[in-house]
Amino acid sequence: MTHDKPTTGGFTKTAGWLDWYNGPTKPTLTLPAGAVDAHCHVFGPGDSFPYAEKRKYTPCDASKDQLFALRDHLGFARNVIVQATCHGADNSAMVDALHSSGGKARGVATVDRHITDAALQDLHDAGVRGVRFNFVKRLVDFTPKDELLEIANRIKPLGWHIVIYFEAVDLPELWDFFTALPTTVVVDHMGRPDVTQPVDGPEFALFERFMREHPNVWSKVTCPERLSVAGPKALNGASPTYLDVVPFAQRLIAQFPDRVLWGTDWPHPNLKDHMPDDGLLVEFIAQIAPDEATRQKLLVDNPMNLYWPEEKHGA
Ligand code: 0GY
Repeated sequence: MTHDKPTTGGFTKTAGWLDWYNGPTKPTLTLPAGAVDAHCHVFGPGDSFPYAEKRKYTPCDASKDQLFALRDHLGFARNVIVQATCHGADNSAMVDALHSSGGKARGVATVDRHITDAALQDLHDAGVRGVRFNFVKRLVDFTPKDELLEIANRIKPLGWHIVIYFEAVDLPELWDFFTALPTTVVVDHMGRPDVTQPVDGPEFALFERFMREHPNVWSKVTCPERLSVAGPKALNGASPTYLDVVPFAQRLIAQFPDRVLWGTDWPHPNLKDHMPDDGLLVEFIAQIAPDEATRQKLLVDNPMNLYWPEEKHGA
């Protein structure tokens, strides 16, 4: 599969930011029928959906059609499209993708306290099922916690959940806020552990405690390419994988098999040293979830419970 070369819709892409990998391998791992890529983005195209004025980076374009082609190529059936910070609280590129997906995509939006009830309902009708609260300082300016709590209480009646993105070192400070959230809470990328620390050390133990003590907390076991320090390595002639990230994902899947999700994170914003082949990222799933029953939960049952409960339960 190859696409046209990424462009920036007339914007100047952030220097050093790599383009997404054009021409990913066809994975040898066959995904279960109905598999969901539960974390991916659309960027622009910038000439149709301009990037936010207050963005911290300018990506290359990554359109809905390119995302849907990747979905089919990798063997996924559906996408969850997460609003990225470069589009701020203007969800129109993501919503446009949802409208074009024929029901095969659901979304996670970014909203501020000024959004009207009617606009929230429009997002719901388009397929949005969550909001994202981002605490990664290089990506966003600070939003007051009372504003986030107000948003949380407004989206709760819609049956939505909250996706949180933060760095592991910030979990202690954010703990009380996170544990007060009134909905299901989904953590991006395992709470961004420092994978040079022991998997059974205090930093990851705190994250595991967070999930263990709070049954409303889920985690995406995503982004090995972002978390890895050693980079992709091949062992015994097998496909390269992110060996330093594998134990972290394995531990969460083993302890919380019904509260884990997986996604590609295509088009992998803000990567400067290494851009993954998305086909090899799919092979990574076999490392962290070696048996079919586990992959069925990770890739189908769990994301369907969260994003398409009406289909799962026939409501
Ligand atoms: C990711 C990770 C990143 C960026 C964003 O919204 C975003 O801009 O999520 C990152 O830079 O770590 O999940 O795509």
